[in-house]
Amino acid sequence: MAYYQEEIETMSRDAMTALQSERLVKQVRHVYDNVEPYRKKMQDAGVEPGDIKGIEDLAKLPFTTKDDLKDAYPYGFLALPLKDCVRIQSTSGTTGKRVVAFYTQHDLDLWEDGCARAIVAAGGSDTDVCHVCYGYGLFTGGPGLNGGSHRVGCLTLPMSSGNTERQLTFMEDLEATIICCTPSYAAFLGESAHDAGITGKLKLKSGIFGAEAWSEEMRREIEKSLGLKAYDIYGLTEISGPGVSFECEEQTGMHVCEDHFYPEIIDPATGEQQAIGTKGELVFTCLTKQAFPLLRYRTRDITLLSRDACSCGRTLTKMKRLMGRTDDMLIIRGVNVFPSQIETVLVGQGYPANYLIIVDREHHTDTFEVQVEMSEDVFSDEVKVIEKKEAELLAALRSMLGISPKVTLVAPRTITRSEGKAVRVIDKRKI
Ligand code: DLL
Repeated sequence: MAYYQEEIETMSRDAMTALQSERLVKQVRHVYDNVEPYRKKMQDAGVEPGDIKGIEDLAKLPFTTKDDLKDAYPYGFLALPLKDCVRIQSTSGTTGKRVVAFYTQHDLDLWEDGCARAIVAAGGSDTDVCHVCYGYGLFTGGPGLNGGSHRVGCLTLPMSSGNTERQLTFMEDLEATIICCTPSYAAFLGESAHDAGITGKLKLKSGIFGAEAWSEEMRREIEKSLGLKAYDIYGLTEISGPGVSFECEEQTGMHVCEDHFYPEIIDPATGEQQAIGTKGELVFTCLTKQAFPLLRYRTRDITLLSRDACSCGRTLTKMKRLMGRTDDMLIIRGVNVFPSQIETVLVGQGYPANYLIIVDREHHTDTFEVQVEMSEDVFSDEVKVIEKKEAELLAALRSMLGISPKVTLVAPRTITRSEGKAVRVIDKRKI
């Protein structure tokens, strides 16, 4: 059995708890001394660093939310001088919703270690050719898996996303054995490889897929079409990026890198900590990060934790495949989209807030349409006028969201009014 960091990945529960406790105590002192919003939150909650003696005291600490980060944008949660930081990464979204995460070299190292653990758990070694087609840039997918692949010593193909024909050519010619991308792109590549008649020529053995929700059915379909074993990988920019947790060959959930990121499940309504095995909202505490060390960050992702023995020998707590979110965030073609962002653009462009977001999946690619109702004063039945207005709206939405929806303007009073809560999103994807 191969591990990237065997001592940590197979550590006894008692030793892990002791390590986590020691790290938490230090981390709480670091944030209290250096992050103003945390000092204030802890003072408001009547907690001092000295009250936190180990992981059992974690629930005494206040939560952190995306809104806290937004209010403190961009530097409020930075715990070190900028001169000590070497990188930023960011979530997609508006300036208001965008989260900018800062990393020291140490933070990049532990993030890449998480990705390296994932690659080794998927059967990777220095003899592999690792084809990374997550996006590179501010998105954490490309840089994270790229770094992990280097650490393992794979020959790394930094392909980034797009240009499917070139992806397939490199995959075939350079005999890629591991592929890292979103599951929907993997399914699309499978279909494209079939159309190009090269399925039998590919040497892929493992795929590391994450950043969006996918199902067991989709897993089996991708495994069949690309001829590989498909592993789930999870992460989020606020906590580091991909590799916060990763799947092993048992394929029954993702081992959390809990020596760095302590996972809790809470009841999203009350904030109460839940027992292992209970479904709820996933919360993470960064135990070792230096520059952007969030405590009890509410991910809004719903799952449950498990400490059942795993056949791979890893003792790291597992989180099950994600079961949804507690907020209205949509992930469309890998980009995080909030309906409120769309509303901001519409209102800013003089449209009423009557709109419908329709998301579907065709040929394994997300389709994304925004239907917008014209008010009487912008209404026109001239096709040219409408097309011009649609193009203007599309440009504004693209600039806000980072992806392009199909924009359809509809006549006044044609979008069905709801009697209760407005229905703004129709998500037809079966995942
Ligand atoms: O999506 C990091 C990542 C990159 C993970 C590549 C895996 C692979 P964000 O853009 O900040 O970061 O989005 C984080 O994406 O809170 C989940 O809702 C969702 N998500 C991430 N991984 C999975 C997964 C990256 N395996 C948000 N299954 C998270 C389902 C996932 N949803």
